Amino acid sequence: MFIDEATIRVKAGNGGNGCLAFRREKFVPRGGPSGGDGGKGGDVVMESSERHNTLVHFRFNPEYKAERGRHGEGANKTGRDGEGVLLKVPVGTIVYDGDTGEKVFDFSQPDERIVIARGGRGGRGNARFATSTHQAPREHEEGRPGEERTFRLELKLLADVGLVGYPNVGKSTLISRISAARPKIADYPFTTLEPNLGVVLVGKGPAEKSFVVADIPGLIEGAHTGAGLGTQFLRHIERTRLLVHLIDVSDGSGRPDPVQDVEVIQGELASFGAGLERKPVIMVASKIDVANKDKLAKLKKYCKKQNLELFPISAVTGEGMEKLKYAMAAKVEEMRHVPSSRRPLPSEDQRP
Ligand SMILES: Nc1nc2c(ncn2[C@@H]2O[C@H](COP(=O)(O)OP(=O)(O)OP(=O)(O)O)[C@@H](O)[C@H]2O)c(=O)[nH]1
Ligand SMILES: [Mg+2]
Repeated sequence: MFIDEATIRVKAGNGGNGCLAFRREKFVPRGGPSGGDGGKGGDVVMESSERHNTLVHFRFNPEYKAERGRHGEGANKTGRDGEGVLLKVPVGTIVYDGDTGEKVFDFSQPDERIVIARGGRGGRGNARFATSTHQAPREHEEGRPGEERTFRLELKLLADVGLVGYPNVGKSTLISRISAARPKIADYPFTTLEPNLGVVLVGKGPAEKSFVVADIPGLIEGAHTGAGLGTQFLRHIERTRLLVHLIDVSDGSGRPDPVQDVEVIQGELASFGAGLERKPVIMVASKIDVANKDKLAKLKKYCKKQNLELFPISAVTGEGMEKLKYAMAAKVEEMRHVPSSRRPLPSEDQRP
């Protein structure tokens, strides 16, 4: 099971202080008390969102502070409330109290909202303390402190993108170049025996996006009948939004025709029976540093005819990698807007 984790510290805003003041106006001797209340401190709120998929941004940015309430002022002016902070987490995030370990909330639906740290109440100004027998009160309160808490966030990762292709085409090499995943890479088929997940970050600042890629074992002809490692691990990519299909265009593949490679793999995906062959797919020509020019040309022509996007890459020189990464991010983003009812259902073991 792949778990993403982050620990965050949050501080809600303090309440503003109540004010001590008396009215001073011309021709009004001994004006009454006029100190306004302090504003309320901002809350820290957490909300689940379908547009977020990992917790990486919290690992880079673990501290959040809401604004304090303004102090009250004379002439009965109440201080402005502090701005709150809204933290968006992916659906499936479970929130634990960082100190006690107790479960605080389990976000199972999009757009659920909870206050995780409450802002402090504003203090009352002296005007509030006036009574008929106590006309010049000097009492006024300080604002209450905002809550300060630590939380541990946990998310069971679901892959957005599945890497498919023959063994040895460079799937694990690709994931190791675009994420922190470090799977075993070797020059023989079936190096990967278990799926690996990696989190990919694209862009910077507010435009930053992240998505999860699954590297799975290679497929061969007849995989659906059990050849090679079979197809049972394909269930790990059943719920992905996008497939990236790698085709080795070097002579090292030992197969003469890249187009036939594509068709064999597509056939195996279709035989699996979960609609994998209907998922959006990005085609990748791998190992272009040692490409066989004819193979590459043939694959290009084929993809053009089939209206498939093709990205030639080399994990050795880095050529084409950035472009591919951005194309993956864009496609994942696009697919996030497709209502989930139109996406295939998760297989049992991926359901939280
Ligand atoms: N020249 C060259 N070699 C590459 C490139 N990408 C991967 N390789 C080599 O290809 C071999 C196989 O790479 P892997 O990433 O293990 O391939 P895989 O698709 O994960 O293989 P399986 O796990 O067996 O399915 C390794 O020796 C890599 O170093 C590339 O862009 N250029
Ligand atoms: Mg591999």
